[in-house]
Amino acid sequence: KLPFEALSVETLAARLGANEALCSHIGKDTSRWNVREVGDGNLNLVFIVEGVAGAAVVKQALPYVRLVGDSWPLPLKRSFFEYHALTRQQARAPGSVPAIHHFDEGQALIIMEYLSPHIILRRALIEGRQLPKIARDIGLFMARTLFRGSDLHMATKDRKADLALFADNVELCDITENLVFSDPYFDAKMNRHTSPQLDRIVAELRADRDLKVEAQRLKHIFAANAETLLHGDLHSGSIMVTDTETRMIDPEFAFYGPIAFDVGMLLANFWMAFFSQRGHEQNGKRDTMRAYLLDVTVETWSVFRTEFSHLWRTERTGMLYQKSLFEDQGDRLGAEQALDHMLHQVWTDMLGFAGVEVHRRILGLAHNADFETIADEDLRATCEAKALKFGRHIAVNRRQIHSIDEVNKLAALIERE
Ligand code: SR1
Ligand code: MG
Repeated sequence: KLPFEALSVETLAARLGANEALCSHIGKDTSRWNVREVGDGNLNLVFIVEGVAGAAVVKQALPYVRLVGDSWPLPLKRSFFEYHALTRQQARAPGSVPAIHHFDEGQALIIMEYLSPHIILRRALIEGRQLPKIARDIGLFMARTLFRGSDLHMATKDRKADLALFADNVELCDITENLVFSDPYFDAKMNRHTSPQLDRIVAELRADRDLKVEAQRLKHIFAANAETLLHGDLHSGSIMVTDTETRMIDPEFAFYGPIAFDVGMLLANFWMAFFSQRGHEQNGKRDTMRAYLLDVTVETWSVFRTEFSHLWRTERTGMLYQKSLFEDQGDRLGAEQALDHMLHQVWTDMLGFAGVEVHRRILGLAHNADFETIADEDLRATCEAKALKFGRHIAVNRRQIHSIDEVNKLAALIERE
């Protein structure tokens, strides 16, 4: 077994020239390979390799956090969790993730399908593109993976084995536990907010006892409620799109956690896209884009609910809420009551997770391009301040908010302030 060595544009062809999976997808003639490093995420190397017969993506983990450097070591085993999460997502929501061609655990690399002409969803939303299928595709993906990875559906022996397998993804969980739930609410070392115009609101949020208590309750739910196999980092930078196709990528943060986490993180990213639109109006107003983004949140939630309910009625084969207790005794209403309770809990917790996700993307280490690419600092700070206010409201008042229309009405009011 060769020791781990990071690939580079210069070494990739020599290192992987004999890899059968790669050669079968792009062609054997390495002299005709064209290699580009395109990783723009916080953690890994990502290469696009083109040959005479096609193209593929080679993703390799580094033994440290790329965004920070080797002062922050991070285990290579995240590549193992990403590979195993992708295989499960493909089985549970076929066609929703890139095809995997090869996995090399020692080199922490995954060779996978090159998605083209797909672009990262976040970039599309910043450009003002309205993708017609994302709400439906992502809603179905979340319902199918989150339902089918849980004790509602799986044989409990298999679910417990997966729970144990993914339990070792501790370092990546630790990143989320600190960066999402704690750091934004105190003067943590790696925090940054680029606009001094935000200082006052940041001080207010850090002095906000109700918010801090809520963030810690959410952290507790995140860490202790091992309901299902999560994607774990389902934001708009982890989704690739065309007008007709949507694929989820990058599930290296996968672990057993609460259903509401993926849903909340995802919707938070649509709400942040909404609040950032004002900063991208140099080529024209974004009113219809704003309306589109709110519609996307409504449809995503609705598709998620509908599909989850459908699976509840047709695929509830696990040890939770067994049919023998309900339908088999003619008690269909009992099963529906239990479903309503579960969806209500997901709704309430989803809002909380969404609120803290908004905060950490503006105040913590890992920012997002929706706000970062707004050149005018005052305008950017205005957009960010509104998003922070919105995030605080939905996190703290999540038990008193009853519909997504209510959330969106509030978002629209804050945005127009
Ligand atoms: C140090 S990693 C920072 C962030 O990047 C990843 O994409 C996750 O969102 C993580 O929180
Ligand atoms: Mg990622």
